[in-house]
Amino acid sequence: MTQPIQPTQPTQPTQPTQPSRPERGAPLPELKGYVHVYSGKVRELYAPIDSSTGQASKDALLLVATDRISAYDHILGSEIPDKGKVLTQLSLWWFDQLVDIIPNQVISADAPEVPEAVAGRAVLVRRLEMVPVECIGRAYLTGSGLTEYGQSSSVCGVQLPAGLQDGSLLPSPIFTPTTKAPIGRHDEPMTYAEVEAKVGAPLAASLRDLTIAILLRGNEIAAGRGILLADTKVEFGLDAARPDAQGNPTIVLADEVLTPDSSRFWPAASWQPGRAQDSFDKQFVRDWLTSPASGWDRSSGEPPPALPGEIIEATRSKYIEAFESLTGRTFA
Ligand code: PZK
Repeated sequence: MTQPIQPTQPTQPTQPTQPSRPERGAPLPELKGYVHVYSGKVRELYAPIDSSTGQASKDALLLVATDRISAYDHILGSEIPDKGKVLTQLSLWWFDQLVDIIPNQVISADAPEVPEAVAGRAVLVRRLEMVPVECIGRAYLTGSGLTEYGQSSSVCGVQLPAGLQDGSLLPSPIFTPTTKAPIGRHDEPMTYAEVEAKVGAPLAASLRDLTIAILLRGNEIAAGRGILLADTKVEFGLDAARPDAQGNPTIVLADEVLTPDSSRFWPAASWQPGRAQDSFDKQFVRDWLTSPASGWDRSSGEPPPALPGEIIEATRSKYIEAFESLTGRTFA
């Protein structure tokens, strides 16, 4: 099971408390009517305070995307202006593109539910019982999937043909679930049988089929925009308040969906199996961090240095370009 969400501070502090803040980046905003419950690497979770009880609501959460960016397993000291807004707006657009496949968690992305201080980068969502599996779908082989393939010619128990390279198109998309590790730890691959043992065979089959359907839909839409969707991580929740025809809780699409933080997007024009593909969004950051100009040694364990202004601006443009190419809309 997922860890129950614990508030970072009492709802009615007896002592004045320092607002908790992430180690890097902008301080956490205090949001009227909300209590902060959790800090992720690049996002924050708040719960609305129930006006009748004065306690954190059990029915809803406010998901806030920040402008923080990670690279090489570090949260960088520099933020990318508007990244939180771009990713939130992209995720909302994808939820709409997927509604005929799966219902989603969104209650509202607008005022008055979303406070002014986080406008555009926060969404009020239904609080769900999260399924304790990271659902990963892969259309192309790279990253940890490629590493596992090199060791066993299989990924998460799925046998693959010989001769695949970094970036190869898979014969058909595969479901490669992982455990949800606590923050700072790495997720571990699970076999399909392990998913069945954890959540039961019927839910396991639904998670697999939904993940592949989302990946295929994502690729259909991206292909029309000259973009490949190599892989994606999706998370599902159960809404017991919405039983289906058989009385089972409805499976709901949660978290963020098909953003550059949860998925690998590659420009189709430069796709070339046999080498690491350029990242659509983080390539300038990676190239600068691993160049002599940064003075940073990736293997040192030291936090990376602040990014130069031109790298920040070029990366901001890449996030906006990803949003505009995929959606065909202008980023306001
Ligand atoms: C939930 N996360 C990850 C997201 C963070 C951490 N609808 C939901 N119901 C219950 N729990 C979650 C969700 C969603 N989405 C999501 N952890 C729990 C996460 C954003 C910021 F700090």
